[in-house]
Amino acid sequence: MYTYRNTKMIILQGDITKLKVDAIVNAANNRLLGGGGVDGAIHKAGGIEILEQCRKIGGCPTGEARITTAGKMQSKYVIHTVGPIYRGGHNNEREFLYRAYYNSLKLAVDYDIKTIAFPSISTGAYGYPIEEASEIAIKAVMDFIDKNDKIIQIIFVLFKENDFKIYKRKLDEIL
Ligand code: AR6
Repeated sequence: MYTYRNTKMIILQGDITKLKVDAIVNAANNRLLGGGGVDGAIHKAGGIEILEQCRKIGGCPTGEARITTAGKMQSKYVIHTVGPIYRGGHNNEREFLYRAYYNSLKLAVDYDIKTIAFPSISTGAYGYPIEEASEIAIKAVMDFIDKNDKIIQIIFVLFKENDFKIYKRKLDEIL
């Protein structure tokens, strides 16, 4: 476990849908109607009530975030954010990925969320290289903590062992 200012930062390997936190973050797409990867796992575990709320919301631009309840999962909320599709790195991917993390945290504070778990946004189907993506994730979270001390615990959930190792190395370097 890592601590930055008063916020705990934790890395876990596993399935984000199994966690019991105030909010889990979904790496969704612009339509917000489900998909594969973590998005598919969240809709499957949470059930139809999440999809019904997403339909009413009507989509989400890249880098922004929207919130629903978590249906049948143990967490309270799902924050749906949309990371960039990686197209070589010269299409503002870095900035969009940063905003996906930062805006998810802003929305969390609006809902009085104290504990939040992130998957590794954009590094699956959207192809963002994990080394750079992990640095952006950590930077966005730290910048947010610099401005706002309301979130107590931030968890990075890595599905794959190698991604977990990369996050661990980056956090050991930075913190
Ligand atoms: N818990 C935690 N992490 C997971 C889980 C899980 N249950 N399942 C997969 N991952 P991806 P993206 C990891 O492809 O790249 C969807 O179809 C996975 O190993 O889910 O942002 C959406 O609808 C990877 O590290 O999201 C969009 O169309 C990370 O989650 C598109 O994919 C993100 O991989 C979004 O692509």
